[in-house]
Amino acid sequence: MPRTWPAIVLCPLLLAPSGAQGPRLEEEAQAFLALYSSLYAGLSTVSAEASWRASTDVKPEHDGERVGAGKAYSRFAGDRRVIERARALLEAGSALSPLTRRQLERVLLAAAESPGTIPDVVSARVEAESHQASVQDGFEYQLDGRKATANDIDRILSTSRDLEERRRAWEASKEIGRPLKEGLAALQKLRNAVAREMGYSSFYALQVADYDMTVPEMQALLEGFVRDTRPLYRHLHAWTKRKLAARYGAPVPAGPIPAHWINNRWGQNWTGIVEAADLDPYFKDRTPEWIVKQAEAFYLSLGFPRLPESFWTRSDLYPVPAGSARRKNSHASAWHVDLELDVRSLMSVEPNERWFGTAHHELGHIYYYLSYARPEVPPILRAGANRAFHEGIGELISIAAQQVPYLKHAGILPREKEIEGIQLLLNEALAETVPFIAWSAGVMSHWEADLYEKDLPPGEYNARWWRYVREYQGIEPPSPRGEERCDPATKTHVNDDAAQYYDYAIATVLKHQIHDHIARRILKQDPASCNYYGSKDAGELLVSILRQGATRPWREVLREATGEDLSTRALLAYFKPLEAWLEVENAGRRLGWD
Ligand code: X8Z
Ligand code: ZN
Repeated sequence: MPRTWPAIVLCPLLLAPSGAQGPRLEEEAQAFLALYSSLYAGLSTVSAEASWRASTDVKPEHDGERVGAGKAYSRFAGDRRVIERARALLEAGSALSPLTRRQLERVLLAAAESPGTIPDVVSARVEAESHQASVQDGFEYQLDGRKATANDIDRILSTSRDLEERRRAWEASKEIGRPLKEGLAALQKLRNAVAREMGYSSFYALQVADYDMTVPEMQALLEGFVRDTRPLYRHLHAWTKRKLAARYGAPVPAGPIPAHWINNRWGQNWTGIVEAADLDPYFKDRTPEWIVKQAEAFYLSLGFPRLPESFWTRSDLYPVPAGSARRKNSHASAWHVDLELDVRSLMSVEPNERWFGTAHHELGHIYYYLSYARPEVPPILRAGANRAFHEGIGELISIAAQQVPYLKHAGILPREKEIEGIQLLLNEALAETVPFIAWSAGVMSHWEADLYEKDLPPGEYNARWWRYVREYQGIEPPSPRGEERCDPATKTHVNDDAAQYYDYAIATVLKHQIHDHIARRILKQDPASCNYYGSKDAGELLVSILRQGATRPWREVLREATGEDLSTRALLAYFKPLEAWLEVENAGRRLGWD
């Protein structure tokens, strides 16, 4: 028999509200939240510790611990009495302070992930989530009959000019989808069952609720991003296919670009296309340790503190040494283990431009954690103003760390090196921004919305996926992909960060707004070539956002920080000169892929 979470401990505070109003009601709510917070912090820490071990050392016993800890946490967070009490307090009166209301709303949102009214479904979900993660994290890629890591595959895709070799590497990267299909189909049902129990239309709707938005509102926002960037994307697409056809000695495709022509496994970032802006050679002689230290140095220069010693001792930052049998998750992540100062990152850093950017991204999360881990921010609100803010900070610092003035200052680029401004802008559009919007706001978000909102049948997973890839990205697979495969599940977020990928699309738009504000209003420099390094004023603006965590509505935080609502204005203005340049480059050429 499953034991219900600490009924005895919670009892005194889980009584129905006394009917009090005004200060008494606030006191009652605060007493409830104090006890809730302490259990929440304790149980989420145990659960994060177990997940950390399971992700950094994939073994059945670690899987078992992750499931055990996950169940204990879920039983608490979704306890019926927690739900009833939080609802009753919220309904009892408008006298509650905004901070108390926000916490109660978050308590309900956390409960909706594991409602105690359907304990068997919740338990099955915890088990299925953990199983899916361990199948994914323990998967060993095979290339040309030999074991290969994700970094090995990425290296081929970013350097090889042999289309046959590229195709084999791309196809090898997709093999992970097959063993994940069954688990994804099970999770689709379980995640939806959990979310629907608490009145959400689907698991996608539950995740979108982080933004205080409905699914139609979110999809309209994302469609807007796609529409606004579409003209530039069509130009970049036309320019790129000619460029790559020349590079590979192949005819220019009349329609979509073959997926294995692009360096990224999903075509999400079009790196390495602009030779003049290729920074990889400058990282060749650096160590992986230098990459992470250099990222910390950037944040220090803005006035952020040194990372705690425990970050360096507890993180898992580098690839598993050759010959070791340990298996670990290959995707970068940042962890706030105890919601205080135990912060860690899981990466497999190699000395190249991609990991340089990723290290800055992950430290953005880490500094967000450290900034809101303070007594004024209650544990349940130790999160980003919304999840996109969390993603956007490190992305913003990555743009800053790729600006030429800084790269020269840090000794990465030689002082005499000149790169034409338009080439840099072109590279940034391709590698970080415009195809990324088509991918994140287009393919990923539409496919996941269909998966949950429309209960997409497993027999249609791949067909729907490739339909969106073609429609939004203008990319096609090198040969037909049947339903025995599951290409969406090759993207880690579909398995272990479900229904949240629009976070990155919104983060991309948001980071341009913050960047524009910092460059123009604080540094008084051109957004396209500015240097934040050493700017305490820029750091102060960031800290003013980060330290609030999720204590205030995100729209207010954004308006206060930038004077604007969420919009693609800054992003489009940043790339404006590129559009004019591409119009000349593409004059007389057909744009589009259908
Ligand atoms: O997953 C990530 C981070 C971890 S939060 C490395 N990113 C997305 C991806 O890799 O698909 C960063 C940008 C997009
Ligand atoms: Zn991230």
